[in-house]
Amino acid sequence: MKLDSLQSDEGLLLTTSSTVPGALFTVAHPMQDDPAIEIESIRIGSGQAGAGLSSRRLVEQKVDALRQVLEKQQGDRQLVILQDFPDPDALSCAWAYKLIAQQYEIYCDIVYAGMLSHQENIALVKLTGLPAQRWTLQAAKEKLSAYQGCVFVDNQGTTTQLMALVQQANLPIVAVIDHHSAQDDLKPQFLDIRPQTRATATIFTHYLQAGLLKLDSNNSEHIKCATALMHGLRSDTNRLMQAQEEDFMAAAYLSRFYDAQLLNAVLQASRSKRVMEVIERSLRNRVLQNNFSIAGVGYLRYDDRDAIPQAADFLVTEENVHTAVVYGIVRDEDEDLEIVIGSLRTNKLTLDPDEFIKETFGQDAQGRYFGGGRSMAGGFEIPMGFLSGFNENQDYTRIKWEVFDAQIKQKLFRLVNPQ
Ligand SMILES: [Mn+2]
Repeated sequence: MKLDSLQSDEGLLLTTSSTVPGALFTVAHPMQDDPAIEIESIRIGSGQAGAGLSSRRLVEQKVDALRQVLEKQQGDRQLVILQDFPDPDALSCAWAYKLIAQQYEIYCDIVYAGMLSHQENIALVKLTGLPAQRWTLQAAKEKLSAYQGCVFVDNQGTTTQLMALVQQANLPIVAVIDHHSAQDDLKPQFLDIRPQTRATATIFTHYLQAGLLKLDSNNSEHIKCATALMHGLRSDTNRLMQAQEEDFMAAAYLSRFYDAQLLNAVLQASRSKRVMEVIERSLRNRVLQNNFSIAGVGYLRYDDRDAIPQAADFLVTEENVHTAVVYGIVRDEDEDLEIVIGSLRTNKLTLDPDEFIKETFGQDAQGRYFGGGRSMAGGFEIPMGFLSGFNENQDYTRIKWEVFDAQIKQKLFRLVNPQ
């Protein structure tokens, strides 16, 4: 686990859009029998005023550009690199990219360096046979030279430990397709970043609708990929509750191909006992102030990291709570590393998770923020530096947690209770 990476499953680091209902956009819209797109003017909830941009034209331009890039890479092997803790949006889009690229005889491997930690993600991969592999950094070093290019979907390299290796190996960056706000200054051959869009799955569905891959309801891989995209879209929009018109349109298109039973099976995945225990701790330890619910959950295993956002999802459902923050010290026993990881969930439209987290925790010595967010969700990671690592002494371990817990609360309460 790299300590200085700004990462999170919640798709970090994005500055979000204003929540002011906004500008007039035109958007791709599928017709009943024709996968070609029809234009319709709609209002997009978080559009920027005055950006009178035709999104159909944008989609067409992007699709043309991507097609040209893919044509040039014909016969290559590419790596599709996901964040260390890939979520359904990332996993499904990587698969869609792989299927698109396959038509150009480009062979893709989908990789991540961390872990599948949410029970639904594990179920998604197992039940659909989603072709993603976990790579250790050692394996990555040995294997990178077999590829001619790499692609980032639903991330921009800031949330994966593989980025440093890609840069060392000078592996060309073919494409970056994401809905987080623009991060590092990558210069890929193809770039499509749409911070106003709720899910990368919506972007990929636009590609499919525009003909980059013709989904076939007799092709079981297509059905499974459409199901995965539906899951990605739902999970990044809080089960469509935060979806905008373009996301509903994308879901409508996917509904022609996806397997509802399979999606249901993925969603039925149950939580492990340890995740339940972390949620229980968060409930017991929570402090309520000014409609914020703040809970430190102590130490947890690397494999259970995803229990933190799940606990935050749960705490934010309490009456009179609009924002929940849950954090804990995640221990990677293999690497003898510890790191503070936290998640924020909010229902408050005027609270920008990205801004809130950046303001709460500030930057490290290199000027990098400890986290960020997208609409309604954010995450942070605070390296423990010299204090990282295990100690047999239980008192020492307890005191260390108390110090971090107190420091984090102090920073949070400054914003929660402004003077
Ligand atoms: Mn996403």
